[in-house]
Formats: sequence, structure tokens, C-alpha cells
Amino acid sequence: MSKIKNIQARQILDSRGNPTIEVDVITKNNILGRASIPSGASKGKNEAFELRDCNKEFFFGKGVLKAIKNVNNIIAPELIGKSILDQIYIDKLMLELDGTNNKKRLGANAILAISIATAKAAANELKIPLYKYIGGIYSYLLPTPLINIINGGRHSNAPIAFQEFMIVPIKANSFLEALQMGHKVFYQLKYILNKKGLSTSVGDEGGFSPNLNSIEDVLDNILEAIHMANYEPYDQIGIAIDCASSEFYSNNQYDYSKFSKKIEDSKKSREDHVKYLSYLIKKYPIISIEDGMDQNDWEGWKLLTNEIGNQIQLVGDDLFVTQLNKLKKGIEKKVANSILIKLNQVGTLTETIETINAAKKNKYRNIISHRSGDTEDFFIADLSVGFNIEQIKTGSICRSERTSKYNQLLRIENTLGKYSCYSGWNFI
Ligand code: 2PG
Ligand code: MG
Repeated sequence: MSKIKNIQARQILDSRGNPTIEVDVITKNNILGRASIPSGASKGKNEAFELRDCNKEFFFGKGVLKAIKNVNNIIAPELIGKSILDQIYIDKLMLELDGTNNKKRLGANAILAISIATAKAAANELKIPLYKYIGGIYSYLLPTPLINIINGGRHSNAPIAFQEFMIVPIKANSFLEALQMGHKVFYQLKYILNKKGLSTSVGDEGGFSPNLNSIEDVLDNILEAIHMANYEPYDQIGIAIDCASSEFYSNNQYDYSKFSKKIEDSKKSREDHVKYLSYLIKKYPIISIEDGMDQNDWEGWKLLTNEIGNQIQLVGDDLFVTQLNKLKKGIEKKVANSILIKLNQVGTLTETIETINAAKKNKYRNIISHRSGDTEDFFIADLSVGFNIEQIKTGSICRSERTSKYNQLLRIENTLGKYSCYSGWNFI
């Protein structure tokens, strides 16, 4: 059984050009596991702590040299000599070393980089694909991608209150076919926007960020693209949105005008905001809404879930921050019916898996997710297949940090061959 020989941390850049941490875990047999950590722009308040240097002279304070020091000086000496296969033990040991409830001392970015690099080194050591190391021999499900095509909110400077508009290939025979469907709609949309003289430059997650007039204007354009691509809305392609409501909730109001100065977009009470979402799902083929309500507006979440929770997928992102205790509260209060899984919201692989399992047990759907600032690391692709997770949200079909995940899923599908299965959609 191979042991950890060395751990090395360094600073690299993420897709927004901001610093992030990369860690190499090296075994006695000189086998390498390497991981880099993404970073969010619209972060949940209760996310695990991302340690940054806060030195304004160095990358505007975003440097991660303190996190690197913690890896090299505090964590590495404790882990060297430990078995590479003891993932749970290694994760728990790091939690003990940190000793805080949100990883504030060592940094969730430092801890998670080691956690993921450890799993990768173990898979490499055993010479088995990562997804099989994580999930075992019954890992075969290729997730349905929620493909980002329009970026608003904090992810672009388009005047659109909601953060993400995605298309969901519902009926496809394979992951490859699902991507091809997404590709077709994406380029039809580009054509439509071009023709209207609107910008086709892309936002942080690779979706377009055009100067459209309203949320409904966005949805109309997407619908037009789905039709032009010759797909049946609902039956073949659905729409998913991430309102990222916490970003525009203040003083008990949902203030759409924070990102949009258009006349239609105004301040809405909790009740009116729910009514509007409920109106949107009647008018458009929307099958999933993420963060429909603010992260602390549990009353609003209850209202929304009672109103439309039996019709569509309601996903808690900022609400649950991938953390077991938050998910448990949601299950208890019967709010939302799905959870977004972002490893760096919680900070270790072990805790992430605990949350995934609790969601499965309680019939909440898991959606594995990237962050808006991401890297070329495609670990989440293997994680999703490893646990047969039905959906993945990993951006548009352009920008290499997004396509790296899709490409790994294509590799896995190709390797599994006839034993693979495309997830599709069976919610309603
Ligand atoms: C989200 C994510 C990812 P961020 O809100 O779901 O799309 O954005 O990484 O900025 O939190
Ligand atoms: Mg979100």
C-alpha cells in the first residue's frame, strides 16, 4: 500500500485570471495526483472559508500564498507517510488540524486541493479510472448537462437580473448526442443575436451576455433558438434558470433593478417574486429553477416549494452550500427538492459525499456543479459518473475550463461504450 511521500502547493490562475491553489500529492512510488480549486463570484454566505492573502499589492489581495504556506508547513508534515488510500482518514485529519467550523484557519481551498489530489493519486496508484475509484464497478450513468447559454446577474454585465439561463437536453441517446443538441441551440442563438445586432461575446461561464430587454426577452430568444434548431421545447429541450436570488435580495425585497435598469424589472415582494416565477414556468418550458429565493428567506422558499415544487426541480445552491446540516434543515422544512453540489462550498471530498448520499436517501436530486471562476481540472466529471449523479452544471459549450469537464465525460462515455447510459430527465 503506497504512502504519501510529498505534497507541494503552488499558485496558478483560474479562468478569470485570479490566483487559485494547485496541489500535487506524490506517493512513495512517485505517482502524482494534482488538483486545482475553482472560485465563485456569487458565493453563499455560509460557504466554507476561502483563504486569500488580502495583500492589495499582490493580485489585488486575491493571492493564495497563505493557503500554500498552510499546506506546506502545517498539513503536509502530518500527511506524509500516511496511506494514499485512506481518503476518509486524511480528510478527517485535516478537519482536526483546522479545528474551526468553516475551515477558517487553514482555508477550505488548501484543504480541498489536498483532498481531491489524494483521490486522484490513489486512482493513479491503483491504475484505475478516477470515476471507478470513486464509485466502483457500477458507475455508468452519464449526467444530463445543464448547458449555460446566457449569463446575467453577477456573471456578466448584461442588464439581466437572473444569473444563468441554461438548456437541458432531455431526450438523447447518449451524452455525445446531448452535447450536440446543446451545440446546435447555442449556435442558433448566436445567429439570432447576431442578426439583431446584439453582442455575442460571452460571460464568465461561456454563455452570451446580450443587452436584452427583460427576463422574458431572454427566454423568448432561447425559445426561438430551440425552435430554429428543430427541437421540441419540453419534450426534447427544457430550460433551467439560476436566479441567484441572494444577489438581489435586500430589505425583504427582490430588487431586480440591481442588475437591470429596464422598466419591467422592479422591486418585488416575496409573494410577487414567487408569483412571477410561477407565471414564467407556465409560459416557458422551464424545468428547473435554482436559488429561486434568497439563502436566508426560508419562508419564501416554503412558499415557492408549495407553489411549484411538485411541478419542477427547485435547486438549493446558496441555500444549502453543499453542507449536510443545511440540507437536513431543508429536508425537515420540506423546502426545495434538489441540491447543487459544489465541493469548495464544503471543503473535503468526504463531506461532499456525505451530503450527496443524504440527498439521495431523502429523494433530493443532486446536481454536480462547477464555479464561475474555474480551472482546467475536470474532477467533477469523474465525480458525477462515479456516483451515478443525474445532472451536471458546468457552463457553456465554449471556454476550455468548461469544455474540459464535457471532454472528460465524452472520454468516459467512450470508454464505457455500451455499458454507459445517458441520464435524461424523468422529473415530471
Ligand atoms: C452558481 C455558480 C456556478 P458562482 O451560482 O450556481 O454557476 O456561480 O460560482 O459564481 O457561485
Ligand atoms: Mg447558483
